[in-house]
Amino acid sequence: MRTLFVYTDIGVKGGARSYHFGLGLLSSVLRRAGHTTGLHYMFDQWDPAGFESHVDRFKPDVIAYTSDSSQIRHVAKLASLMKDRALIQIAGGTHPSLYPKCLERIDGLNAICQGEGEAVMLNLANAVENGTDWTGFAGLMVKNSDGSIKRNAMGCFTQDLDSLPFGDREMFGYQRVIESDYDRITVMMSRGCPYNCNYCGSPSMGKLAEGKYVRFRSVENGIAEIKEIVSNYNVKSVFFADDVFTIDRKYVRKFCEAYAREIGLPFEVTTRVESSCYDTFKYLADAGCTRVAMGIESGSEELRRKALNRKMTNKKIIEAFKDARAAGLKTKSYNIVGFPFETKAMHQDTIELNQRINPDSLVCYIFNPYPGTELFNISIKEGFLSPDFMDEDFISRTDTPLDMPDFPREEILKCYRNFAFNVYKANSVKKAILYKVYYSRFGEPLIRALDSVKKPIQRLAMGT
Ligand code: B12
Ligand code: SF4
Repeated sequence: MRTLFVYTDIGVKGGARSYHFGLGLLSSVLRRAGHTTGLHYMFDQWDPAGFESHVDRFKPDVIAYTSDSSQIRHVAKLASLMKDRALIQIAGGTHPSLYPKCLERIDGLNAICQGEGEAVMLNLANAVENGTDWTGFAGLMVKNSDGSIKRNAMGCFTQDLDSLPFGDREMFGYQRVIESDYDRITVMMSRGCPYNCNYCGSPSMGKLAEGKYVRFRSVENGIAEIKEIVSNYNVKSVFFADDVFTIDRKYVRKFCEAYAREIGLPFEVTTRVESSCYDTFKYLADAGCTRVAMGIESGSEELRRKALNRKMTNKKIIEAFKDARAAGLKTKSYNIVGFPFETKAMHQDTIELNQRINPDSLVCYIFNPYPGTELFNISIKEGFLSPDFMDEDFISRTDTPLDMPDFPREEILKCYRNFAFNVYKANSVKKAILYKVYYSRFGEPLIRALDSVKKPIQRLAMGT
């Protein structure tokens, strides 16, 4: 059975190619069972003709799209292009999982997968191969020929992550991905997050299947995958894409010992201020961790508590960044502007908290209301977002669809563009100016045009 996976990666700020963990795993699971897989990676440029000719060459039985909310409009157009072909079209990933209504609306789409897809894809491929009914499997929602929707039972979260094969990176032309992302590879040691931030898709994904949501691979299994990647590709560093890398301190300690002994490349992690302490940071630093990223999101304790469901204090945030630095790590903060109920004064709190912390680097996004999250529902209830808000309206975290009288769109855009400059202007003029350019209207085209020299520019700006 032939599956063509489709990963659209269009208009995403940053400009680097990326490996998609979900599709990599689904491909490995299918290949292990003897099926044939391919990938259409539509990177940066919208190219439906390239897609059509790939489908003509590959001749898939199934086209399998992944999509988050920023990409669903592209997926919808591609599925519609294929609607008269004799093949099955299925979509999975965060958006179809959390906004299953998209199945009704997308012409040509036959089914969506809600939640993790390994069992769903394998069952589907086997059934198509054997010519048996594929529409009854748990985790699937299927569109009948009359347009009505059939919702099957929930699936189960894979409990033993070590039972999964390593992801199929070669399908992505992985060396090229590594080179476009500062010679780094991305790896995940866990799935799920125990926290419940109101703006994030992860907690809602945790409600879509039976069984424990937060799971870890064994340290041995993760290290074995990294070893395999490092032996196949030229790699300079590792980025762990886990939601919160330090949930389990014992696990971190065991991981650090093994990583230092068996891998030794510089690496970076993301974590939460509450699940970190000096000792954990020290283990990470001693194992070769160079930078830790932590979410601040907003500097207003009140907004965090009331709207974001993030109950840490500013004191805790300051301490965590201080501890990381004392342990020898560089730090990076994640920030968002334009939350429901946010005001310009609250955004000023975010600037001031960052000035106080003075992270080595930072990221700022504009809040986007992702369906399936608490803040999506609140945005509609409070009238900040039209109830007719369509998938197609999603914009990739650099603009806002909210209409808030106390924080108008133009103000939000201005705050977004100037945030990093305002944070750094007192401490590092060089950094402030580079960020000013990066977050300006011209930043993204400029970064793409300067692709060949982006590594030294990043080193200059971030000190990495
Ligand atoms: C790692 C990561 C990335 C990586 C890698 C991309 C990837 N998804 O692999 C990078 C850095 C590239 C990235 C980029 C972006 N990301 Co991201 N990312 C994540 C993160 C932290 C983990 C995702 C992951 O790998 N999980 C593990 C794998 C195994 O799970 P999975 O990808 O969901 O796939 C499983 C199922 O969903 C399902 N499945 C997925 N696709 C399909 C397809 C079919 C046919 C089937 C049957 C099943 C299926 O089966 C898979 C295996 O079980 C999540 C947060 C989270 N915890 O989910 C955010 C998250 C997915 N990202 C998010 C966002 C917003 C983005 C960006 C738009 C950010 C930006 N820069 O502007 C881009 C979009 C890129 C794109 N083109 O899609 C949001 C999406 C929210 C939403 N509802 O849309 C999330 C949920 C975080 C959040 N803020 O809430 N991301
Ligand atoms: S800690 Fe991170 S991954 Fe977990 S719910 Fe909050 S934002 Fe999402």
